[in-house]
Amino acid sequence: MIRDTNKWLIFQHRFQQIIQLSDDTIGQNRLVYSPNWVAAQTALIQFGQQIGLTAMVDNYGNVYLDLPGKDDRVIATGSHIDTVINGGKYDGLYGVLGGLQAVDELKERFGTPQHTLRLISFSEEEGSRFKATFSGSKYYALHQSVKDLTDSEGVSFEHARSTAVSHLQSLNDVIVKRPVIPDSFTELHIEQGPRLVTSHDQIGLVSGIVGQRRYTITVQGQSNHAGTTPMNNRHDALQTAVILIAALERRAHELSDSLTFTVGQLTVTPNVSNVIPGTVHFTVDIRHADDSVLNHFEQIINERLTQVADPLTKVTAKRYVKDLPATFDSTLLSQNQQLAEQLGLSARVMVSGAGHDSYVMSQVSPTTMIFVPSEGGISHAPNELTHPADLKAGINLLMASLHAQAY
Ligand code: HGY
Ligand code: MN
Ligand code: MN
Repeated sequence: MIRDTNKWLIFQHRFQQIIQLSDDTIGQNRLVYSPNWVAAQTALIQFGQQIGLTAMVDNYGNVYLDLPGKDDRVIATGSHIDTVINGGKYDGLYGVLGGLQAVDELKERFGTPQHTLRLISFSEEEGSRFKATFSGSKYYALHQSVKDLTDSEGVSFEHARSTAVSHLQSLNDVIVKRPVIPDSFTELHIEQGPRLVTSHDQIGLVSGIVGQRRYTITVQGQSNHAGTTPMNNRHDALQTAVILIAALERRAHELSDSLTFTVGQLTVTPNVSNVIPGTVHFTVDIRHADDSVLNHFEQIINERLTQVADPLTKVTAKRYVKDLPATFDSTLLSQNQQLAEQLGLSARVMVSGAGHDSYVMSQVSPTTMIFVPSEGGISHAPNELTHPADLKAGINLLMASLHAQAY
C-alpha cells in the first residue's frame, strides 16, 4: 500500500503539475480539446511513458496507458481529465492520477501482471464546452460520435477535436489506437456529496448511478423599451422564465424529495438594463434513481410549458441528455467490500448522485466505483477538497482491487 513516502510525493508532484496547467483564474478550467486539456493529456502520456507503460490515443483523445500482461485479458481503471468551468481539483483528475499511481506501484512491486492493466484518461465527461456528455467514454465503449455541435464561441466539436487529437497522436511513441473493451472497469472518484463525511466513512462502494436528463428551455418574448412600455403590455421573457423555474422547482419537491432539479445556466438577450428581455435560454438538470419519476417530471415540464400566462410568449424545451439509472457489478462490489475490510477501511455501499464515465462503461463491461469523501460535500467548485489520508485510502483500495483481478 502507499507506505513509501517517496511514492506519495510522486503522486503529489504529478497532481500539482497538472493542476498548474489550468489557467487558474478561479478553480480548474480544463475544457475538452482546449490548450489546458492538451497540456494535461500530454503530461499524463509522459508520466506513463516514464514508468514504461505503452501509450495509446484514439481519435477522440482518450489516452490509454497499458502495463502489458501475460494474456490478452484487460483490467482497466480510470476517469475523465476534463473539468466543469471553474471546477475543483479532484473531480476526474483524482481517478486518473490515482489509477496511474496504483498501476505504477503494482508494476514496481509485483512486476508483469497475468492480465494487462490499463489506465484510461477519458477525453470528456462533463459536457461543459459542448452540449454532449461522456463523449470520450461513449466513443470508446459504444463507438458513438458527436455530430454538429459548436461551443459558445462557435468553434465546432470536429475542428477542436481534430486539432487537439492530432497533437497528442504525433507525440513520440504514442500508438494511434482505440483498444479493445476491458474485462472489467473500476473508477476511483470523489463522492462530490456529503454522505461519507456525514457517516464518517472513508470509502464509498458504489452500487449504481441515478438517471439524469438535461434540457435547454427557450422562452421567446418581445424585446422592448424599459421606460416607455406599459407594465400591462409586455412580453417579458425573463419574467416568464422566473415564474416557470419557480413553478417547476416546486413541482419537483412535490413529486419526490430525492428528485434533484437544477437550473445551472441562464442567458438573457439582449441582456442590457434598459431593454425588456426578448429571449431567455436556461438549462434544466434532473436526476433520480427511478426512471419512471424522470418520465413523470418530463411530462410535467411539457405540460407546464403550455400554461404560460402570456399567449404571445412562446416556450419550448429540447432534451439533450437522457441517461438511464445504472446498476454496477455486484461481484466487483463485494470483492471491494472484503478488501476494504482487510485494509481496515470503513466503507458503505451507496448510489451515486453524480454522473460518471462508469455509467457508460457499465453497458459494456463489469464496472464498479470507489468513492472517497468530499470535505463539506462540495464539488464542481474551487473549494472542492479531499484530505490526503482519504486520497491514499482510495488509491490503496484500488490497488488491492486491481491486484486481486490482474495478478
Ligand atoms: O454532472 C455530473 O453529475 C458529473 O459530475 N459530470
Ligand atoms: Mn467526475
Ligand atoms: Mn463532474
